[in-house]
Amino acid sequence: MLIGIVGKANVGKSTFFRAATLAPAEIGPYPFVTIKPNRAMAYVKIKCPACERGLKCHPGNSPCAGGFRFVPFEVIDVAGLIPGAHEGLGLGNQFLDDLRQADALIHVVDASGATDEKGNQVPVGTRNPKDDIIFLNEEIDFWIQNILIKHFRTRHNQKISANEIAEKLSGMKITKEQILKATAELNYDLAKIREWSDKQFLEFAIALRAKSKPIIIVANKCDIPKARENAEVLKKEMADYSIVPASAESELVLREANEKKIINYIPGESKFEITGNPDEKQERALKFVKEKVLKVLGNTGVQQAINETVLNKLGYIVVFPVEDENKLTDGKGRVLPDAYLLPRGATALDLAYKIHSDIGDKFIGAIDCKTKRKIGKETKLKHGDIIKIITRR
Ligand SMILES: Nc1nc2c(ncn2[C@@H]2O[C@H](COP(=O)(O)OP(=O)(O)OP(=O)(O)O)[C@@H](O)[C@H]2O)c(=O)[nH]1
Ligand SMILES: [Mg+2]
Repeated sequence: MLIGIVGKANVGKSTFFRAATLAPAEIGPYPFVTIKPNRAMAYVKIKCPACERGLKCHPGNSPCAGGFRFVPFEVIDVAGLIPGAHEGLGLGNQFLDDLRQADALIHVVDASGATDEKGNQVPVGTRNPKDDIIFLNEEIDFWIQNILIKHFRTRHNQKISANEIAEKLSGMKITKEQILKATAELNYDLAKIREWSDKQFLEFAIALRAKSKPIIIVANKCDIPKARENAEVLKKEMADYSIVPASAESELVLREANEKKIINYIPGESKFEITGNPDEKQERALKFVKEKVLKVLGNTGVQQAINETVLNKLGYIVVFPVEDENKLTDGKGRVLPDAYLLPRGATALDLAYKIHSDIGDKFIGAIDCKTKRKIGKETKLKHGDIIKIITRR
């Protein structure tokens, strides 16, 4: 699974990326700091099933802290987008192409309104963040529309099936089901796609975008009072959107201080504890985050935005495979070492293939370790399931 971090230039995308991944990425107060995309692992936060049972866990792929498991998935931080990007303005097309494989988008906006449409700094409150939300959607829609027109308008007199369209669009992670749903909703005839008007292609693009690239909005820079005020207005005026007020910079301060063992901080929590010796600058930054962000917002919003995107918007579930259904251990006796993110509706067989293709090939059944019941390959898994896969030798 891949989540794209997108938005206008200079809004805090790379700051969000670094805060979420602790991977290096350049940050700067001007547009187009990021040119080549940054990729790294971010983490969904869920309760650790071992800790919940009072067991000592042995985390493998998913670190455990404070009773929470952090389950990895990939994020990509791309170049900033400016109006006209779909026509190649700014770093337009390159940026958009980097997003083809994204399953969902985290759209970072500068809620303080301190960046103009091209990402240049302007006084706080100058720009309405609502305009940023609308323009990014439009850029993505026009981009998809262009691809659709390029692929499908020029075909001569041939009928075209949803399968063929899906094949052409599979590189954009658009499925046949999404194509069929979009055309049914719009009441368009796929067989006549080459005769569609520009407007029809655009409406089709909008419907496909909504289905294949769900978006959540991060109202960033909420350490600035005007940003918090704007975030509240956005929530009211754009109630159809999932909007998470955030301060990526504050999360980065906390995550880096935690790495340096200056503080003990669990991502997404409302407090931290000083455990080392911060210098004067660090102490000031930590005090600011505590008083002006955590006390006011409750948390920095970064982890909340990640969880909201993966678990709610995309509806992914986390499942724990084990080999011993009683001790909840793997073959080496480690308690609940690994956690996997799977799409909604994933089955026990999907989990087997996710672990290893060999395990998938040799799958003969599975055990739901919570109920101790045997389940078949078709059984749909639930969030938090602990599953033993049975394979033939
Ligand atoms: N006040 C405040 N400033 C922030 C926050 N997040 C990022 N910034 C600042 O915003 C500026 C841009 O940050 P970047 O992370 O480089 O932004 P970007 O969107 O990746 O920019 P491009 O790659 O140039 O498109 C920097 O000066 C950051 O320090 C935040 O939460 N609060
Ligand atoms: Mg950047």
